Amino acid sequence: MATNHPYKFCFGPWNISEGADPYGPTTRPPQTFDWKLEQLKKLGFDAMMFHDDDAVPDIDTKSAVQIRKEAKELKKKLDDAGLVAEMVAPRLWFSPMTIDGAYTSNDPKCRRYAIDRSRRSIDIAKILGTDILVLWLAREGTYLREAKKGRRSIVLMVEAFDQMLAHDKKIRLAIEPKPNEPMDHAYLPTIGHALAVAQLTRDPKRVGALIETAHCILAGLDPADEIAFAMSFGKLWSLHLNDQNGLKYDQDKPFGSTNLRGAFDQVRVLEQNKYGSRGEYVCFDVHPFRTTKPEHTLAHLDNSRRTFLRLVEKARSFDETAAKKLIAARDYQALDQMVIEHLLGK
Ligand code: XUL
Ligand code: MN
Repeated sequence: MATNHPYKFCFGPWNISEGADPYGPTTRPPQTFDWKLEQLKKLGFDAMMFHDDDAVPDIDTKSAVQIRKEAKELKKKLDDAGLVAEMVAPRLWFSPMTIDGAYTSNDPKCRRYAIDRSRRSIDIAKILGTDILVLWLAREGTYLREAKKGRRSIVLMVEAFDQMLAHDKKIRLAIEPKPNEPMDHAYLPTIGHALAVAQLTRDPKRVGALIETAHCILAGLDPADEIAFAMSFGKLWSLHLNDQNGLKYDQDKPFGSTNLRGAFDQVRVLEQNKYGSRGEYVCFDVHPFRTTKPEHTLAHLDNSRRTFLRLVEKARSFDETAAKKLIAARDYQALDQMVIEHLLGK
């Protein structure tokens, strides 16, 4: 294991999931939030990430006063456990008010709901001590092009972001792009889209990105290059590492599970650009396989971190001098084999 690594690790309560899929029910019993928090600590992780209703369950039925009270109770629980909240994300895809999208819904009442709920999420984030609001824009897209106007949708999203930025002078919005699922096509499918839209807001400095490995692969892009792109702008504020086997449903496999070399490339680019040096966390947005037994329900989290740390070692022990010589000689055949043999080890 790498020693003195600068990385801090994180997962969310939804990452200890019960195995339900569209074709079958759960395969593992549910666990309480407190149990999950205890396991996070036992596994040696540093932070938890939250949807707004992970932090305050049934949020839509609660008053602003009640939401604040419960968020404060959670903050105390985290403080007592010596843990922190990495981010809060409004869950804008579950309510009947978000069937046609949230910020881009064709119904103004639904758009209002989405913005109000986002503001409440910002209040929760503030109480939990994080300045990051993650926006996975699940339903901001269409199943059919004719249902919404693409350009108007961008205007609506920018207006919504502006209202969030105005609500709290400190909050930073980290857009988590994903090209599809649940929608046919999403309006902000890649990091390039997210960072371009940031420029249209009232405070571009406070609009950045979160990259998820699986989402890049679903967009047909290389996660390591997407990471490098976001880091070139100083805008990679969070990270969801996992893996994905081709253009399928969003699989959220353990990090490195499908493409170990791709995982190495991601870790290498994080190392080269000192991800984490400004307090950013490495989060694993991974799920147990449906076939996982209840007693193995944490293995995907521990394994993802183990793989990450092993790959940190691999990135640090990669012979950069030899690689440079091969690059200068344009001997990419040898470079390719050098990477493979380095990963295979002795
Ligand atoms: C969805 C996804 C979400 C976000 C948080 O694909 O990755 O879990 O990370 O809302
Ligand atoms: Mn994610």
